[in-house]
Amino acid sequence: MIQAQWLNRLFLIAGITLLTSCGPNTKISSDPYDASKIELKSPPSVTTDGRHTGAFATGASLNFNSELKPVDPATTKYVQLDTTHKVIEIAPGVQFSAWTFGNQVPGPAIRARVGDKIHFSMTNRSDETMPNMSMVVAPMMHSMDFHAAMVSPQDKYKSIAPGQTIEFEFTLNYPGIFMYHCGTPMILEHIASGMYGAVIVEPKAGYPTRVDHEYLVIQSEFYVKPDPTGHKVNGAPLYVLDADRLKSSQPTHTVFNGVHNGMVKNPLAAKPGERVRLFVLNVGPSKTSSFHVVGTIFDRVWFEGNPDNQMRGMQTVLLGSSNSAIVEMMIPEAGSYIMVDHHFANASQGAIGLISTLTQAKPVDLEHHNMEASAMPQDPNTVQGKMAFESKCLACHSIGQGKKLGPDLAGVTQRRSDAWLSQWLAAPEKMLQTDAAAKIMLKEYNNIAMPNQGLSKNEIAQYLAYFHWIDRDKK
Ligand code: HEC
Ligand SMILES: [Cu+2]
Repeated sequence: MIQAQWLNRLFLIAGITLLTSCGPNTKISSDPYDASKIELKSPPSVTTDGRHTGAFATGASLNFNSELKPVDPATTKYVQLDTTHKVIEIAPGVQFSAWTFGNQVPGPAIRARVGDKIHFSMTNRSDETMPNMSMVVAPMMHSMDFHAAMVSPQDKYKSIAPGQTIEFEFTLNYPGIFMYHCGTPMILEHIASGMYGAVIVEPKAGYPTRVDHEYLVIQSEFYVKPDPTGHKVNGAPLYVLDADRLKSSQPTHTVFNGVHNGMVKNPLAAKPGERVRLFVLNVGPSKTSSFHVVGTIFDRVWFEGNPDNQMRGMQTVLLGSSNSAIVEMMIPEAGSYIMVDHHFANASQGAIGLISTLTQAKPVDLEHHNMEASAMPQDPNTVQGKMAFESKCLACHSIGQGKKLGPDLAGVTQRRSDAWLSQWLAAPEKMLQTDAAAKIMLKEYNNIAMPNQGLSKNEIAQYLAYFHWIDRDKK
């Protein structure tokens, strides 16, 4: 009896729920992503042997820098991004043999609106020789995978041969910041070589807030080593993909917008009292980003760049590989607000940038960009030391450009003996307790103790070789 009553009640409740959910003005049918409201059809892709010549990237919706243009009004965006093989500088003196979309890393960002069509066209131009360089990497197959699309990967994302062109079209159904990347095996190698970028899709009615600045920040990792076959670019060693580091997820550089400390040299501008919207995408390919801005709080975080996924008052946003977020913040007062991956190991590899209120954002030349490319060490130990220094130490030290968190290390071999330097690098915390010079230095550097870098004897020898190489002209 009691059971029957319960059952009746259950049916009643179920009935009511059914009725309300099927009514004409219910929640479900007002869902903007309802299958009846989004476009799931697209014509088949077309592959031809005709090739684009001239510019490697064209389209009014494309953005080539971190400062974003407003969305272009056309409802069909014609976008051409060709693939190239080219040498790019990912850190001072580190000339890397990259593969690109649109001849830059990251590739140009596409900006559009929900409901827009993207008409995409790409020629595989990996067989074209770039200036300053003989062909290092053989031409190869490439493809394009848009996370912003809902299409058959077998049709749209197929690999095309050098000299071929693929064209396809799709509709943008969801707002967000979506990654695009090459999907040709080994995908990991194609992404780590530079084949990625962003599609920014705004809600149909735009964003619900007003801001003064919009900037794009793409985080990614590089895994590089000096070319074992000894290729040179303008006399400097060429760096190539390090497959071992790639497989073990041990990047040599973790960067924003393709360049080690890039936005430290060229800070993003904002004035006190202004509201900044950052479009942040973590490409990976293998690391997460703990994105944080020192000195302010994210008023709003729209995870994946969709205002439906809103969080308020966040200090940090955690982004897995290919996750993104729009973060909005007030710049409270004059200063330089530091964008970092709060996984500090990643930040010290170059994932640092500034939002600065100094209008004359005087580019603090933190790196020795003005050393000519030919000023490169030849001895392998010194090369290793230079590379390790640029990936692990530049966050706190400069060479000849003044103090950062730690001292300028130009001339360090003259003020310290090799024995002192070796002891310091092996265990700075011990030296800070026992060595008088170290104690004075600690005071001078605001009691910020240099963290133990966990260096092996071999690595210490490489740093010393590099410091001696820098100071060689002074002796
Ligand atoms: C988080 C910041 C930080 C990082 C990263 C860092 N250092 Fe330092 N370093 C310092 C600070 C700060 C000092 C000054 C001493 C102190 O306060 O501990 C210092 C001092 C030194 C000195 C002594 C300089 C002198 O004038 O005597 C050397 C050499 C040095 N660091 C080398 C390195 C090397 C090599 C690396 C990379 C493997 C490195 N540091 C990474 C912060 C850092
Ligand atoms: Cu590719």
